[in-house]
Amino acid sequence: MKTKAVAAIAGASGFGMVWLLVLSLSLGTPVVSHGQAGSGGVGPEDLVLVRGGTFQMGDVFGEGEANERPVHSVTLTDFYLQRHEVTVAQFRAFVEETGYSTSAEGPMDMEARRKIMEQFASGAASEEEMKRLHEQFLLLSGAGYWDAEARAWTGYNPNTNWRTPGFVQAESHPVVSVSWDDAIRFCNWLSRNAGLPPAYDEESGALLDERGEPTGDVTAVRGYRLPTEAEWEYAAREGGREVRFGNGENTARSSQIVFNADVGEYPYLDRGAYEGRTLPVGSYLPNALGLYDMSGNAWEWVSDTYGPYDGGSLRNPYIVVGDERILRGGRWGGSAFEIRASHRSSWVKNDRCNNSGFRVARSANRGE
Ligand SMILES: [Ca+2]
Repeated sequence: MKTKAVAAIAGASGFGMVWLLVLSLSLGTPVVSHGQAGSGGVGPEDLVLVRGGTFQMGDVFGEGEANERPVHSVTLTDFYLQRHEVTVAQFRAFVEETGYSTSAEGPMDMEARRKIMEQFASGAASEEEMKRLHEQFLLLSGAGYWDAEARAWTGYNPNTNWRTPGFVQAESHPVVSVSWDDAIRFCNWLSRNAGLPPAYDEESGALLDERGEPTGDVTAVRGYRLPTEAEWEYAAREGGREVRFGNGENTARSSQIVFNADVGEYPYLDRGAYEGRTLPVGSYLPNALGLYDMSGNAWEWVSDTYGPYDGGSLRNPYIVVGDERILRGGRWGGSAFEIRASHRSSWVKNDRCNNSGFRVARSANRGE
């Protein structure tokens, strides 16, 4: 995990009108609504149609990190987004059907681990060498470990993976300790089961159109995929509304979002309890689109690579620069700052932590 440079000066801008139509609205439902989330796989009933529109993406409140700026105009076409984060049960169905072994289930090899750690600790390695050592390290077993009690990152635990995240999870909890590589394989599995062309080249990570050719145009993709970063933020902000958190609220409360409400001083934090683990998906109310846990619970991989915003107006952006992928929405152990809808984190694509999960999306421009 890394912390991106923090700069100052906000550039909150005006806000364009957006329109949206929401199908499958869950307003008025009780606080707990698990729907189909406990069953195997992900089906059409698990998806919410999000109508496209134009919105101002980024740090519209002028209180985030430099990488959330400049605020810029983004126009999106319709898409589907999974109502909940992918659950342990859904991920288990994928693993049991395919025999897939996740990024965190590499060889234990404690000797190789020790040697890499020694080189890390020596402090002599150049930045390039550090990157190479990290790559080697990620081929070994384990996942990044957020220690719930210490409330701190304690490095990589060789025994941590989606089955053993370090705390007890029921089948209805969001799967964690999964990498971007794991997430796209889950997406391709869903596509194959639905008779759709897979959305990803599993080796290169390239997005694929319906003929299997690499594309940066999400409207040319038919299969299940991860949401783009812009789609994720638009959906978290209820169709691009100027709202701070993914549940449609401007104040973070532990009674409404799974995060660490017991850390930090922010004008938008109502200090409260800290669960120290994931909760079943959909434990709290959804946002106005019917989407649950867009802030908090599991961190969510999105499809694009990580790059700076350049301020231009964009249509269906799919950013492909560098080799880092983005996580959105913050996590069960994170602060109110991190669960803001505009916050961006990034890791290399086979990295994983006991708070990294995802939800799936599909393009909706084909009347399917
Ligand atoms: Ca989440």
